[in-house]
Amino acid sequence: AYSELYWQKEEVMPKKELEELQLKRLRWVVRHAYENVAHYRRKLKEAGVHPDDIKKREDIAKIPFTTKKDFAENYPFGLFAVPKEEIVRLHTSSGTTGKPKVVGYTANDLENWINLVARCLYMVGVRKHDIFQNMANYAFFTGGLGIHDGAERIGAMVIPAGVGNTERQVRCMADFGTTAIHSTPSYALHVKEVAEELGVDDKLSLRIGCFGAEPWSENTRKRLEDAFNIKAFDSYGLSEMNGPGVAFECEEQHGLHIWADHYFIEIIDPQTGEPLSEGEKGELVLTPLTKEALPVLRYRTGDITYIMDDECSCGRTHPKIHRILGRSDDMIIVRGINVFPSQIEHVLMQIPEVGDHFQVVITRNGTLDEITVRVEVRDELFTGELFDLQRLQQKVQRELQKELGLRTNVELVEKGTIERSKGKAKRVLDLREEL
Ligand code: ADP
Ligand code: K
Ligand code: ZN
Repeated sequence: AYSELYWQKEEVMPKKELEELQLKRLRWVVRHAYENVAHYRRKLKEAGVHPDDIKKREDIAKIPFTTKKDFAENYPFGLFAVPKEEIVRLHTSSGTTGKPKVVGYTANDLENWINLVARCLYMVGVRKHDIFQNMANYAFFTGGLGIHDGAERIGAMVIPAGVGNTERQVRCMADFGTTAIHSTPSYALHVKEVAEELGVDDKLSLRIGCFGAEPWSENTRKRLEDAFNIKAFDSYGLSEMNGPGVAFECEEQHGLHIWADHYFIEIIDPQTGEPLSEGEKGELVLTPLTKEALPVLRYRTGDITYIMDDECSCGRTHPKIHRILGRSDDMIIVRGINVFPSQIEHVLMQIPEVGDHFQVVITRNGTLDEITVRVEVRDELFTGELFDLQRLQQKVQRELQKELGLRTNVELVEKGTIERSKGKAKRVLDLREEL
């Protein structure tokens, strides 16, 4: 490590130097894509842009966006910029939206990625003496090996637990004295239930939890921190940008540092594509600056966030983004109103009688969209006092209405009714017919 506090010296690089480095690398990656990927050469030519036209940082706006569609059209290897024999690792995205994206890495790419993940984990306090249980899917998904390699690079004792067999996970935690975990937040909530059932929830030695791959709220953080007696940190990444290690909360737990020496960061208006300024909410657009195997120019992540302007007391000079507010494409439109599942989660998790699991079902009754929120009620409250349940139901409905500006049906169900996820939770069931 570079120091007691930082894994790499780049984390505290003066802002000015960081911007100069970004420009230098931006120019490299545009040229690399232009010279080695037919798709980018064609798109840049169509837009009338040549790599030589990228002279200052603002010139990035001349470059056309890349979207999931470009990945689909070039499936599987069409966007690779190096000969196949230079690729030493292949992953795919989890396919939340459409065909999985295939991503490749050269040996240098892997080295950069491992160090980025190590940076993040070191930032939240993971050290050599930690026992790190990685409860993420190792099959194809970048959150398995990606986090694994980063933790191993720090020198922690890494347990490749994977997902599933939750009882065994919990026993490992207790028997091995696991101190740090990584998983999706929804799976962690399930692990918590099983730990309670097995009566080992007070026999754990956890101190750090890293949770990512899906949106979660401040209230879920509180629940996870109380349940496991840990500090819980938000981990953001996507396969197209290596995987985890793109942005991560520091110990301040106030925004996620996004690593500007490896990613060029823009926020755009998702409707018009126009760049927005600091503090304005919009879609995150990323250009990886060092990727050899798979350069991606101005990638529209679909993730909604904004850039926070505060200087961080942790000393890192890299900008911070607000936790992801939702995905522009998992946004549900109900009776003309935009709803993000994360807003619903936010409301539910601050009502103490509400359990940890919920599901949103959308149906169409004639021409009218109906939104039903199925909510698990805490065991001890599901005692059959009809009056109390009715009051709770009305309370949930009222709170949702306040947040969403929309009337919802609220259905209270018994604990265990809603299917538990091992990876990303399937929170929304849209049963409307396509028009
Ligand atoms: P996909 O789910 O699109 O098939 P990935 O498995 O690479 O592909 O997932 C990346 C996506 O997961 C991100 O674009 C984002 O929508 C979501 N995601 C990842 N980490 C977080 C996080 N910490 N908070 C919210 N959303 C996240
Ligand atoms: K160790
Ligand atoms: Zn910080």
